[in-house]
This record gives sequence, C-alpha cells and structure tokens, in this order.
Amino acid sequence: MKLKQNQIDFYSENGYLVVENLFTHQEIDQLIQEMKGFDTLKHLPQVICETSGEIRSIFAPHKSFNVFDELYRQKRLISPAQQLLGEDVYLYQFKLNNKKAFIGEWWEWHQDFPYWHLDDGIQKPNMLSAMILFQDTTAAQGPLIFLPGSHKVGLVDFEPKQNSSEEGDYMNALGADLKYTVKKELIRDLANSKPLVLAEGSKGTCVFFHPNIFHASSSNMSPFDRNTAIITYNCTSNLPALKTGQRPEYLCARNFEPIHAIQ
Ligand code: 6CS
Ligand code: FE
Repeated sequence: MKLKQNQIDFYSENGYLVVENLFTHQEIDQLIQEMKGFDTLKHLPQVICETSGEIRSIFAPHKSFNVFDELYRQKRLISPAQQLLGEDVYLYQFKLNNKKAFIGEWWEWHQDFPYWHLDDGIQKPNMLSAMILFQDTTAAQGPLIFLPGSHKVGLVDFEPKQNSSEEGDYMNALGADLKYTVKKELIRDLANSKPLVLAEGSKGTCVFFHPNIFHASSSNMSPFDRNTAIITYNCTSNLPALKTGQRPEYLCARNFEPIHAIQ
C-alpha cells in the first residue's frame, strides 16, 4: 500500500492519518484470538494491569507470538512509514493497549516523544506510530483524542507532577498516572483554534500518528472492548543513546536492523 500525496500532506498538516480497512476482519480475529494467550503471562514485567487486575497493556507481543511478529513487518505498514519518514525504519516499540468494556481506564493528555527523548535519548522526532483498531471503535469506547496540528509545536513544558521526579523509574510512563503530561492551558489554547478529533473507525482501520501530537483518551464505559496495537517505527539514523540504566528492551528495542517488509 502506497500513500497518495494528499494523504502525506494531510499527515504533515495534522499529525495523524486514518487509513480505513488496512486489515481484514479475518486478520484481526486471528490477532484477538492470539491475545488470549497473554492471560497466562500476566506475571511478566511487560504485561501492565489495571487496578482491577485486567490487562491494560502488553509490550513487545511479537516476542511471544508469531502472528504479532508478522504484523509489524507488513508491507502495508512499512511502506507508509517509509514514505512519511523518508527513510528506512526499524521497530522501536510495539504494544497492545486494551480498554476492556466497562472498566478500561483513561490516558492523560501527553506527547509520546518526551518519553523517548528524555528516557531513551532519541534525538529527533523522526518516528511514527501505527495504531490498528481491533473493533469497530466509536466515541463510547474511549478512542484516542487528537489535537490536530499540535505536533508542530514541538516538545512542550510538562504539567508538574508529584510522581515525575524519580530518575530511572519508567513504570509511571505506563499506567493511568503519567509522568510527562501536557499543560492544560496549552491544550485549551490550541483546541480553541482547531477542533479535537476522535480516532474512530471500523475494525481493521489503521491510524498513523506523530510522536509529538497531543493525545489522550477517556475510560471505556461502553459494553464493548476497545483493543489496539500500537507499533512505533523509528528511522535507522535516529538511534537511542545507549546509556546505563536505560529502559528495558520491551520499551526501547535494541535491534536496529531496517525491517524487511513482508506481504
Ligand atoms: O514510555 C513509553 O514509551 C510510552 N509512554 C507513553 C505514555 N506513551 C508512549 C509510550 O508507549
Ligand atoms: Fe501516547
């Protein structure tokens, strides 16, 4: 799948791009089936649970299950990523974010790049995330909320937080109480000039988004699950600084080989 120029322009203007039906229902059903295998792997550090005990996120699912290993290499993801970034890419981070019916919790307003820049030492935001929707997703399930165009602002000041001080503590990058969040005034100002957008879409839709776009999501009060796969690609010229005390491989991958795309 190659993006058209108008899609590339839309992405650079807005910081996100929705591509409907990138995956078939059958393909998604297979992924959902495979995800059940993680119930037995809850003790692993890369499986993050909600306060209720349900799985919130699974990092590096490709290390445990073959279907996920084949997912991030798909040409229909790699080609658009290369087009939008203008370079070869490697897999930086791969997670499954779950939001279970009735109990799935929110994400505060944040940018992704601060985590990757400050915690992993990546220099430039030459990265992107591809989010695949596993269900037909509407406002009721707590989809991502984007502030279009906010990626152009660059890295912004964080809302001061009590939990943001401990160096080397990466768990507060993974739960509902995030360490790098965007200041409320800034969101208010920008949202007054550009309306917020919900990442809604049918099962199999893919949403590409920029590491600096402001985003958040509400809890899932609906009776329907909302599962997503979020695959982050980085340019092979933009590697993390390898320093001591760095985050585990399931958050910041160390295999910098350009991905060999498969059909
Ligand atoms: O720590 C990280 O890498 C992650 N944290 C957040 C809140 N978003 C992006 C990324 O997965
Ligand atoms: Fe995020």
